[in-house]
Amino acid sequence: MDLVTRMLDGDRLALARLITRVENRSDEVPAVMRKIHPRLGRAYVLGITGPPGAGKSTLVDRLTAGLRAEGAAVGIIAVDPSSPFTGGAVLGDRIRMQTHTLDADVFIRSMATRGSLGGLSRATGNVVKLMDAFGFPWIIIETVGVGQTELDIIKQADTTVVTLVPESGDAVQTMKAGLMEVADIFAVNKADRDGAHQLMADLRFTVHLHYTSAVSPKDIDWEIPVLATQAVNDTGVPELLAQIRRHRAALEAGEALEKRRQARRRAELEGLLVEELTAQVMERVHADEDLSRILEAVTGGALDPYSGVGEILAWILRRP
Ligand SMILES: Nc1nc2c(ncn2[C@@H]2O[C@H](COP(=O)(O)OP(=O)(O)O)[C@@H](O)[C@H]2O)c(=O)[nH]1
Ligand SMILES: [Mg+2]
Repeated sequence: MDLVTRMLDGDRLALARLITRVENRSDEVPAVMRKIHPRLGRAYVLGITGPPGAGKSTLVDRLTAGLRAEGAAVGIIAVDPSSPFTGGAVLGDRIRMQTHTLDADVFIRSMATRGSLGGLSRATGNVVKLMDAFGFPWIIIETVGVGQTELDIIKQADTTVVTLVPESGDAVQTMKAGLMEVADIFAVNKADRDGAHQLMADLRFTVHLHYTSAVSPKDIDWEIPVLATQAVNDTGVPELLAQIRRHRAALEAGEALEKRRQARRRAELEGLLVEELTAQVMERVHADEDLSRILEAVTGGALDPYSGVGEILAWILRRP
């Protein structure tokens, strides 16, 4: 039996092996994605992002316990774009999530950068698909959030929790717009520390301004809730889970969830198209003398890039 069939039959080892192929960008990935495609779309994807040390892994552990208490199986993907290895942070994640390492209905996988950052985002999306096809009704993506890659990763979630700590007050000021764009819920963790109330008041003010502004999404009526949590003490976690469910219900009440997923699938197609076309065009450019000359002219500065693109495309379209 092939790996995909075994995975679809519930074989966790087959799932782990397929995830490794996705991580290594094996040539088999397109065939795997084609096979699992009919089984996709059942999982709900939760994203947890925030600065290093904010308590994301601890929260994921507590949220997983809450979901498990209701019988739901959970797939967890911990992504660390800053790390080229599965190194220290990930080991820490495993310790933080060890409550669930013996639970057959929880599957934890860590991913680090291999090659390009853009590739990490696509690989994460494909791991989500594998876990979805396997049958996890909940998938949680944990990622350290700031840069573009992290944004690309977290945008694959249906609901995103941004985790902040009282110490992140200054950083919040500088990245407010970006935070409002990704957050569906704010969790101010380590609420046992000084400054938590101040940060929550700041966030609530900003959230309300955002809610009434033109840039806030209008497909659902949603003012981003700001919650206090103490992940280590399991305080505020049931409330957080309740808000996650409320956000999910809002998305599922109308067409918002389906529309957002459609937009994501379309963006994925466009991204793949651009990548594939570029690769094919560049292959021909290198193989053909006339085309190589155009590339050299742009490289050397004699020809502007717009004219270069125009000439290359005109040449290729004439000789398909
Ligand atoms: N004081 C306090 N410490 C916490 C809380 N939540 C997590 N921590 C600690 O913060 C550290 C980093 O937590 P971790 O979950 O690994 O953060 P991550 O890097 O965001 O995944 C650990 O030592 C946790 O025990 C909290 O609510 N209060
Ligand atoms: Mg972590």
